[in-house]
Amino acid sequence: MRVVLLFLTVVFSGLQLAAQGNYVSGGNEFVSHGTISLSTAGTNGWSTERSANPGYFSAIGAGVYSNETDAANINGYVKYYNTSADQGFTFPVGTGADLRLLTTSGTIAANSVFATAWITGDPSSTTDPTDGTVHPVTSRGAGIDSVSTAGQWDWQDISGTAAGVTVTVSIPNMSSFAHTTFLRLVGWNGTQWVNLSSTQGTAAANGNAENNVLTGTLTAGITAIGIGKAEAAYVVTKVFLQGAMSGSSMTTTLRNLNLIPLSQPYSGAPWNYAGAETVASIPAGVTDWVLVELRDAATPSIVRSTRAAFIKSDGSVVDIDGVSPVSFNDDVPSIASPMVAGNYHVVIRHRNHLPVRTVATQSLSRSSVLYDFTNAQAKAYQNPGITTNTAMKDMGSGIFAMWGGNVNSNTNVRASGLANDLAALQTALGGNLSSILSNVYHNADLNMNGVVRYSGLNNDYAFLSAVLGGNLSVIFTQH
Ligand SMILES: [Ca+2]
Ligand SMILES: [Ca+2]
Ligand SMILES: [Ca+2]
Ligand SMILES: [Ca+2]
Repeated sequence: MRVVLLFLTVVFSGLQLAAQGNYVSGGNEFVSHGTISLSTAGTNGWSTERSANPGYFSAIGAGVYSNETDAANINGYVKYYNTSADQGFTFPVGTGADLRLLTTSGTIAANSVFATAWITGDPSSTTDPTDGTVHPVTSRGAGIDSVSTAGQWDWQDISGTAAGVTVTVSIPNMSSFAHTTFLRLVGWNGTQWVNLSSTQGTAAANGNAENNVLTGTLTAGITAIGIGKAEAAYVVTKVFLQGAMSGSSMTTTLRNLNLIPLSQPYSGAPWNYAGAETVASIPAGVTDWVLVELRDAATPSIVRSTRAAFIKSDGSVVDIDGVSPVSFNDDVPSIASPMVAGNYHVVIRHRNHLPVRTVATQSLSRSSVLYDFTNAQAKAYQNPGITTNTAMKDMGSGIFAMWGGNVNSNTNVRASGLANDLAALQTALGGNLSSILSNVYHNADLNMNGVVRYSGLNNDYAFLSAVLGGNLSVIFTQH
């Protein structure tokens, strides 16, 4: 071990007393040019005064502290003096029993001086010693949904050169706090916790377990570093289903007849959606279940995430509580791929209608604005390669709806030829066109009245024919 005492103010009496450990008292500093192994401390380990005027274990230039572990780390403050540009440094800070590494890298000004310590506990109630204040986790900047109460790193930008420096920390177990893609490094700027991981985005963390790492880029004026969670995407939209239309709204006949299943009905082909959305009772005003997909902004054929949701008689698509925007937050128990706030295409799918997609990406967050498919044909993406039919049915009176008639849930509506919906309707009736299925929740119930029938009052064959404008040889395709 090579130890250099740089400052005459240093009072360092403990280093030789390995049995009692090594302690730097307030206002003092122990500075190393070389390599110091943290495994050499005694049972009381390595620690410094934690106060407005702390002690520091410091390193300069090529100096390092090595062999840090949960059992061997510096319970207090570590300071580093850069001697040339872009010298990164690993600060082996922790509680003495739990290592919470912080590493600087990237572009770093020569002669930078930074210090840090890990402070366990809720930043709202645990004072940052060198700030002398608490940092409420309820004070958050744009895009940050919450801040972990596990702890924070007191951060001292002593040289005032930290802006642009990359910081990587080892996190405590955050599995009950946020999905990996939601983790963000946050910095206290004197007023609020701001996002430091806007460059890294969903790749800021490599996991959410103990000792996974989380990266961000410092900005000026940061005095503490914490662990944040990004805001999620929420969908607020309205769309109509042609099969349920009655005037300017949709029926709730299936609900009134208690036919709507309590668990989402899209687990089978072609959806194969494994979500566990289940309710104790179908909320008031519900017409049916739909699937809501978030599609990639650049390549809208890519499905990023899927949720089952309810569509209500006024067209509004809501979460399973019957009122809230459809959440893609990681606290939704059934969601396989939670999604952070951002720009996405939205697709609405229904078991016997053709899907619709937004014509442009939507900015989705806690404050998503309503996207209303029902009031203009142009709200739905129109595939220029499909000229037989528009993306939605024009219901008249400025109302537009998803095309019905899709008994077999594929990508088109047709009454003749390969995989046609008329044949599927006949199959549903066992080939007996005079048979009637009553009180059913069935994809062949095209007009969504709880009955599948081929002839007579309100029959589904007549509905299919009407969808196709009476032309049984035409093929309507999803856009
Ligand atoms: Ca640990
Ligand atoms: Ca601080
Ligand atoms: Ca079809
Ligand atoms: Ca029917």
